[in-house]
Amino acid sequence: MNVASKIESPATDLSRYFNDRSFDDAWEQYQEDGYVIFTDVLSSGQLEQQRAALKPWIDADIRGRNNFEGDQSNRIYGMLDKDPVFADLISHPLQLAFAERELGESCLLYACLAINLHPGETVQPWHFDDSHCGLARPRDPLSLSTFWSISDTTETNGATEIIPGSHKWGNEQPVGANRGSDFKTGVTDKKAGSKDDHPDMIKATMPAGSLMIAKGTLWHRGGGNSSDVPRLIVTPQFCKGWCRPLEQQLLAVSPEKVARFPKRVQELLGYNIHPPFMGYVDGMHPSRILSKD
Ligand SMILES: O=C(O)CCC(=O)C(=O)O
Ligand SMILES: [Fe+2]
Repeated sequence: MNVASKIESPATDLSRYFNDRSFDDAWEQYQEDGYVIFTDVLSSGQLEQQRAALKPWIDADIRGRNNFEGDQSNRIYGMLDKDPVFADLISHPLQLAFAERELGESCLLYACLAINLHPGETVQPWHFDDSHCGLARPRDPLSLSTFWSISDTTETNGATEIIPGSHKWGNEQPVGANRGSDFKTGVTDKKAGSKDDHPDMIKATMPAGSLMIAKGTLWHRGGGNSSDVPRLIVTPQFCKGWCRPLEQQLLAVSPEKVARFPKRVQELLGYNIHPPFMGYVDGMHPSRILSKD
């Protein structure tokens, strides 16, 4: 059977994001390179909203606890409990069109965090975002990550670094790949910035308001910030409906707040089933919890 013929084009009209290319063309590039970038996705008003909602958490200036989080970085988790404006990002139709085609309509929000790299931050260990499943490669991805630039991301302020095509790799690893210890609290044995550059890597520089969509199997890392300005991104990630999300959204966002979100956001947070009935609660659809008095 021709697989392409089984795949629907997205229902929402996304043409304004594609300029002179089609959705299928962008999808093709995503399949081949493991990522695709769109510019001018968020308006300046939407960017201002995101920055304003993030400001109190950035001002709190809680730094990362290990090499992976980065001790010169702020990471803001549990975002949908902090401000409803982040729900707009996770349900953005352009990103969801890719997530649904890759992972199915029952896909879940795997994680959503903001990452602010301060000047002086060094590169993150190389990793791919669906590595936590521990399954051998090559294989289809179990997750898809998106990267929204809330500030400009540049050559010097820490634009995310990616190795195009690395989603097709088997179990080989780039020099500087994350080790178990990179996730351990208190481990911050930083190495000099570009020591672990990969010959094929690129810096995904993006003007504020851009969106990069990447496969959960694509090797990437946060860049080092040698500039004098911070770099701010928000990175929602999605997984298949039968995977365990990295952040437990059902516990991270209070049900009172979830009840006020649009239905699609509720579904992405886990108030949904993976057919035929994975995710039921007391024999019923989990969305019933939200309509209980
Ligand atoms: O900060 C970045 O650019 C990437 C961060 C990242 O990939 C992660 O933490 O999983
Ligand atoms: Fe990542």
